[in-house]
Amino acid sequence: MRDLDTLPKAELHLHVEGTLEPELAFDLAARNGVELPFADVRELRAAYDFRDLQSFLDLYYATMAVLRTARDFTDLTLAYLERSVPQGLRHVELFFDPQAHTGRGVAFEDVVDGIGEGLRLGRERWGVTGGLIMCFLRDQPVEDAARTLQAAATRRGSLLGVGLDSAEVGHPPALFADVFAAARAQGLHVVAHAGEEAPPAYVREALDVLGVERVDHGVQAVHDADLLRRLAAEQVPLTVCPLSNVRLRVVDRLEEHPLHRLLAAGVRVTVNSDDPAYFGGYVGDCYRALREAVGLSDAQAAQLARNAVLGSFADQARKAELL
Ligand code: ES4
Ligand code: ZN
Repeated sequence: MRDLDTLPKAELHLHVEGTLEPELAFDLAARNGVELPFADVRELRAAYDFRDLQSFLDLYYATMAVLRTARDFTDLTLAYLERSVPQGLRHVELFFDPQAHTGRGVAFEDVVDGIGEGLRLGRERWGVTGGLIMCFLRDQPVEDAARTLQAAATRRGSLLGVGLDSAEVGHPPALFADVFAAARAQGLHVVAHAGEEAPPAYVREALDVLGVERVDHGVQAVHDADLLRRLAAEQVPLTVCPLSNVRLRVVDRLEEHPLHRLLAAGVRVTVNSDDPAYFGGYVGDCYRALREAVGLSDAQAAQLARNAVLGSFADQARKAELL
């Protein structure tokens, strides 16, 4: 059995704010004079017991209040890379939630420049490549998303693409049709969370109305045979996050995760950590957990890693290096 950490990996579904470990959260709280509603690291970690997506999001948005300066975002990004590189990370297309920061008075440019500097240092130190995908919060008014896309004009060259995240049910993709059309017209890549908690219709809508190139999560597609056939035929990458699905109770146990059914249907599945500080593991840990719980073989692990490279927005030369 091979050492899974030596398998070169691309991560395509990673919220940089979800890499904020409790220790760093308290360090930044002290540095910035921000009060966290928890006494210490232990108490914060004890709160990581989620019923569903919303109960996680409430804690996620509360904790990120400690992120205030460009340097904070650089430190956060570097801490993520430092943990992930030993697990085989070679390329990352990371999500960030600008509205969750600008709404607290943090400048958009500080967020983008801070994360960008972390990625630059990561490339210099470890040769990791990657880029930024700006996510719109689907549970906020669509006008805010449109304004955020306008604000991004000053940093257009720093962005790979746009995405859609936060509370899914009741906030279908089609609400963001115009914003996504504008992003596509600017040459940005487009992805969206769909079919995490909401039904397969949301996945179809993300493809047909938003024109997404990848579907984030997408696991609910397993309940729709026609959709599965389409995802396989079009080789749409699904950025699946197995540990997230367990922690947010999308599935009861990892043993019941639909990953094998998606693979068997011929879908271009990838494995990702989503919010590793909250869900119990970084990208290599996700592969390992699948080996232990559902008997992922070495060949399947290699296929998943290959799918991530193929599904990435890296240029052909970089893809060739990673394959
Ligand atoms: C998220 Cl797991 C998940 N789903 C939707 N939105 C998110 N933002 C951060 N993590
Ligand atoms: Zn996510």
